[in-house]
Amino acid sequence: MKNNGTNILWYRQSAMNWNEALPLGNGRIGAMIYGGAAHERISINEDTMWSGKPTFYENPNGAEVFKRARELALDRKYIEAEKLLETEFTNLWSQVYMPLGELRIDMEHSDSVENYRRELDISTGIHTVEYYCNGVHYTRECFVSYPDNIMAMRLTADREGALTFSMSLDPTLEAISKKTNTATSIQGNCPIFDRQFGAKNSERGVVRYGESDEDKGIGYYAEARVSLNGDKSLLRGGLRVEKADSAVIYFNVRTSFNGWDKHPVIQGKPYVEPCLEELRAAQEKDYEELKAAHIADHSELYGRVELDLGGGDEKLAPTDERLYAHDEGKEDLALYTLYFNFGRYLTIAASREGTQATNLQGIWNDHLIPPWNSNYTTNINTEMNYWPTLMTGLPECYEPLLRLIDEISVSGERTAREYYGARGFVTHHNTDLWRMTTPVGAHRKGCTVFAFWPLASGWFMRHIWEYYEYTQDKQWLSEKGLPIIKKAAEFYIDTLVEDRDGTLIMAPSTSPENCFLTEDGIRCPISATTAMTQAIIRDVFEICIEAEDVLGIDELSKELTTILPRLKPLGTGKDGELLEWAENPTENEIHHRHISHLYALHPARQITPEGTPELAEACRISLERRGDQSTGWAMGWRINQWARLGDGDRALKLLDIQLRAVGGHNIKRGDDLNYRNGGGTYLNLLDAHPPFQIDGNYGACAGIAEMLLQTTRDGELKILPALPKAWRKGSVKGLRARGGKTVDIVWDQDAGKIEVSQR
Ligand code: FUC
Repeated sequence: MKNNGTNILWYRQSAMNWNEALPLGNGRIGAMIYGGAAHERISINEDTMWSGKPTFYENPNGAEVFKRARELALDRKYIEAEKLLETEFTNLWSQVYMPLGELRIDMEHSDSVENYRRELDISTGIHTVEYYCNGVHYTRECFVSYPDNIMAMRLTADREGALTFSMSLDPTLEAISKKTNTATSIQGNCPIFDRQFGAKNSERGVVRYGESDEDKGIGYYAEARVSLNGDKSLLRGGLRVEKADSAVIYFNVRTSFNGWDKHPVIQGKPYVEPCLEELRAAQEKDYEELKAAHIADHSELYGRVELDLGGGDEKLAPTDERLYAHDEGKEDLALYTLYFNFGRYLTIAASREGTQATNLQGIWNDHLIPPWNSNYTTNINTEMNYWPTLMTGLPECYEPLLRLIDEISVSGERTAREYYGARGFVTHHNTDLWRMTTPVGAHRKGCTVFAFWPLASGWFMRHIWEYYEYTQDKQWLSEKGLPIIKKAAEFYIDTLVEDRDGTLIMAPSTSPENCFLTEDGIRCPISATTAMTQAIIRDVFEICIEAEDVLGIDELSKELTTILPRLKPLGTGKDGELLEWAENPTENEIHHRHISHLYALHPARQITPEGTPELAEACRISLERRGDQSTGWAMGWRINQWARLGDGDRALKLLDIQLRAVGGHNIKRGDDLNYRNGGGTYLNLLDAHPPFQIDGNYGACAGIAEMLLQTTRDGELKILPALPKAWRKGSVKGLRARGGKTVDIVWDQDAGKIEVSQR
């Protein structure tokens, strides 16, 4: 029996804004449904609709600048190193994830309706709106199908002839719109954003739609058509359906995107005919058949894990009211389960085999220029998006990330060579559909704090390795994984340098987005090295050795084994905290959202309470100093960190803060880029950085899994390693552990009982 409190988001009113709309997706097509009774809006995306085309931002002097900056950093002339990197090393911004537009349905009935309800059933991926108007019961049911590659919506009225509506497709970009009696379409090309040096990321720059093929961006074609069981007599001009009882709308969109290294027009792939073909194929099927195929596909993935923390069977209040009640301290154990399930739902809806990896907003964006371009931000956000995927048994949904890393391992070779004079590959803190790997910042004052960070390629190796750890697929490791790991390792071998104490470091370094104060009180992001840099490089080398060991080969292992003991070890600071920088300077922002210096605790496993208790204690002190209040994803990370430290009550406290309602009654808590007051959860359960950023959803979902199951470095299971007292009784089925195991756990803290079974 389905537990509604843990599988259904529902509301008594339609969405007032995008942050209250509900997401559907098949990894490729994303839809946000507002659910208005008389006026429906569905904001639509396609995951390959990005601005731009393949581009490499050159810097012929890069390697030489890097070497000069390195000398300055080794001499502790940090401000000089910063200025040099800012003005001579950074380059232009990434391209932008684009919205398609809105599908609108205008019902011809009164605005005043009764018994309104909209819901998203995350166990089936079906969105439903229902209400009464003038005594007629109206319903609208919608899903986005992965097997049939379309979105379908069925509208019904329970009185004969009561369904009259018109429909339109409104593009956000410049496009050509067409309408017939049965269909409406838009066709266009994405623009190219040319930004200038000195401009901010959020500045629009020059938006070029391009005249010639060479100058045009990705082509797209979208069409929505209505079907009335063959009864065309009910259709009027302007795509108006008159006096029907039911109708089905089919929607599809396709683009010319043909790969990160192909010009999207000159080398683009056909998209109009494939889009129409998929629509025709779907239309030939019965609506119920499409729906059954969609539910079978979705629920097989969704059903792999089942969490029960108690509660949720009883008649439950709408989701927004549950969030408000939770804010007031009312216990709602099923809300945690719903939020956990929602993270898995968002994985299935946003990242499927063959689709693009999830960006800052997953696949849902309605802004022409979204915050941070809705790009791939790889100093935490992209990685966090994939933290729960393997643990909750969705390896198929990991494929887009593996492909992104694979492609970057090619595009990043030139960056390694040109910017660092190194072998292997490197990528910095932003990338996009075109697999940009160069540092952004565009010479903006202060930009090195985020722009100078050649460690994303290293962090990605954790994901390559974890894919092997969870799937135990040796053939994949040998053919795909290890060659990439080796290339990542080579880059760091070539860029390590001896510090004045004889240890090996990568200089200069930053600790993502954080600064310290120099002795003169100047904010400075550049240090000789940082804890995160050292931990990531160590991780890459250890992973490379382990991977070669698994495959019984030794190509880099011997060399890496001699380097590892020479890497500068992690240290502790004045208050016993884990040292973030090479020295022990005054912190500039003690509550900074990033906790990058704890990389060795999570996501890596160099620091564990059992293996390295002193360093684990230093991590605890660091977390205390940083504080609990932060932006959405930053709280998601803290949940995982506290879970690794085995403190379930603290992890739950962070989860409670992350679940604070943002928007609605609490609209003052920031619906914009001002995140000084911290983040939380929008009424549609999406993460509020703010603004909306999907990583926090995934981070917290993974955090809950980490609270229930971990694996030691030696492959031992840690059952319920961070179980909060409040989760007195419960069960979880189907969690995955490293080593390819599937684990079920039942517990009852009052009875002192834990049962475990593994397959
Ligand atoms: C990093 C973070 C911000 C935000 C942005 C997309 O720059 O520091 O908080 O998440 O990425």
